[in-house]
Amino acid sequence: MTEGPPEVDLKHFLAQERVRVEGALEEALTAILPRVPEQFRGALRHGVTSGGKRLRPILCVAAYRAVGGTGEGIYRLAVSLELIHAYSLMHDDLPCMDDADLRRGEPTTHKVHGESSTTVAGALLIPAAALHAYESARTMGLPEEEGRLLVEELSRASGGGGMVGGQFLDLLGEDQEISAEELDDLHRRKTGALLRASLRMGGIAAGATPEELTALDRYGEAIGLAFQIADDLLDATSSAQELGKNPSDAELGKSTYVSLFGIEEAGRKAREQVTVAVTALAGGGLASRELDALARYIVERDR
Ligand code: GRG
Repeated sequence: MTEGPPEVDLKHFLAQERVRVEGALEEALTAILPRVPEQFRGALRHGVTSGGKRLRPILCVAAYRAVGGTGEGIYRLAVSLELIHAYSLMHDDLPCMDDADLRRGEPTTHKVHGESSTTVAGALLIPAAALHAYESARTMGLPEEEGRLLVEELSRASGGGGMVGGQFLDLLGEDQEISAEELDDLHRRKTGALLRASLRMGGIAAGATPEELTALDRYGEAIGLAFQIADDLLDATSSAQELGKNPSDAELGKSTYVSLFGIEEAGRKAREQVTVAVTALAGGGLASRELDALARYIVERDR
């Protein structure tokens, strides 16, 4: 009997990758903070360094490696995704949006640094992230065209057709029942677009072939959906204290995969998307134990 490759020790892998990502985030802050007016530096640092799973950069690096990339400069590029993610959470928690006072088990950025500083610091992170992606591509020695493509991916995923557009639909949908198709569209933009861009950017930086990029794209789309369903399940079944965040979807009157399909069926849909993701990778000739393990982690995580 032939033995397959050993399973990834996911806990060890995630811990190790988080340390590298956080090192690259510190380096990014060293470049960004001196360019920012002093009164916004505290809020910006809080939003970027206050914990989190660092999933988007970890996925970006794993996609890069799956395509055969070997350089360490990828962590620098990968944290541009986390800078966008950080801004989105800082703004999402503001009183004019979800009005949250708890995130990752700690007070939200505006609770510590005030609303106006948090709004400005979040906005400052958007161009800073695009610039950081561009500069990272240059540092990695990538051709000018790839640098342009990477900034395009990041900008499209964060914009009106992506995260901002999805957030707007989410706000419109409060206290309304929406259809399953509308829910898919909302989350494909709000959460899925940046996750998908994480995979695509890792692939582009490693010089992926069109087939490899398609496989990463399909994987990204499937885990984006799985991630959101898992998020809805956690939200419905855990307390604010367990999750380290508030308010809940029910408190905000939001339609979710759980409110539409129930816990059992939502769980089945999430697992189905993990299979879609892993199959897409194999179909594109990409063997990555890390990406396989990350797809499972996305639905099995407890926060
Ligand atoms: C002005 C309409 C408008 C939008 C501004 C606020 C905003 C842009 C976008 C918000 C997008 C948003 C909140 C997406 C949610 C994504 C999500 C599920 C976040 C949680 O991700 P995790 O679990 O977080 O990866 P951690 O804490 O691990 O980093």
